[in-house]
Amino acid sequence: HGHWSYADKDEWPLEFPDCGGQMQSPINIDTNSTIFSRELQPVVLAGYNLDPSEQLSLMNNGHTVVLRLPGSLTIASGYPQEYRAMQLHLHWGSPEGPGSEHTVDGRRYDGEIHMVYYNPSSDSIKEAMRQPGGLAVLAAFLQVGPEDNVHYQHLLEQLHEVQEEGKETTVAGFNIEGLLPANLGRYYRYSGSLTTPSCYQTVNWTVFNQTVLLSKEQISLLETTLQGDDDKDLQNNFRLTQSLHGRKVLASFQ
Ligand code: BO1
Ligand code: ZN
Repeated sequence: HGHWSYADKDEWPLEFPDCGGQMQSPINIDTNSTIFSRELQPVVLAGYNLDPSEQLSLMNNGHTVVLRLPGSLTIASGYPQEYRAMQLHLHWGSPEGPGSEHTVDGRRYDGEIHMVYYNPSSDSIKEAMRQPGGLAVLAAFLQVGPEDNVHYQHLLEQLHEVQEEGKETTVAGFNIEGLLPANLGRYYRYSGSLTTPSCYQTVNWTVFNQTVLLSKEQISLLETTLQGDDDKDLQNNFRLTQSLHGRKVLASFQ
């Protein structure tokens, strides 16, 4: 149980039935088919400027690199309910090709950051994961730009400490909001799932329109530093886009 890999993705539904459901993620966002909704207010975050004395766990779980986040980091606005942070992680490609999970009009970006949240009105995180809207993920695309991104440098300079699957280190607190785009007002919203097993269909997705720029060197470091299961390079850790099955994708902007 729990021994899934990106090479086996066609077989995920056999062990994890939700992976074969009708509300799966990621998706392609067809910008001509999105529906503008004036109800979608800008995302407002609270509590992200962490003191360097606060130590956060950074771990290679064999599928991605995960930074655990304190529950004091919240989404204060932009959703009808409050959400509390659990973790953030990244998806990427390889030197040969890009690796975002969502695509926009068929275009795959170099990478994607996911900040994962739960609705604290559930009794536990385990409960939240099974409730409709119990989870939220804020997603932003990573793209090569002209300069080093100083916010990402906090994570990237310690990646070598978690090269092998199962390794863990600590990162000093920094301004976590800096990992997301500056503009949190323009985004897409749809109902979907976790993009890995269990594939629970309980995620209220936000995909920001503005991308995050990292230097070529920073993207390369992400693509070539980590090892996954069986000591192979951890690359192309993205799932292919899933059918909408009639779902609507809302846009906060026109
Ligand atoms: S993602 O953002 O859709 N790529 C995604 C995929 C899988 C998880 C989270 C986000 N997995 C869950 C684990 C839980 C854990 C939670 C928070 O992440 O199944 O056991 O509590 O770390
Ligand atoms: Zn993810």
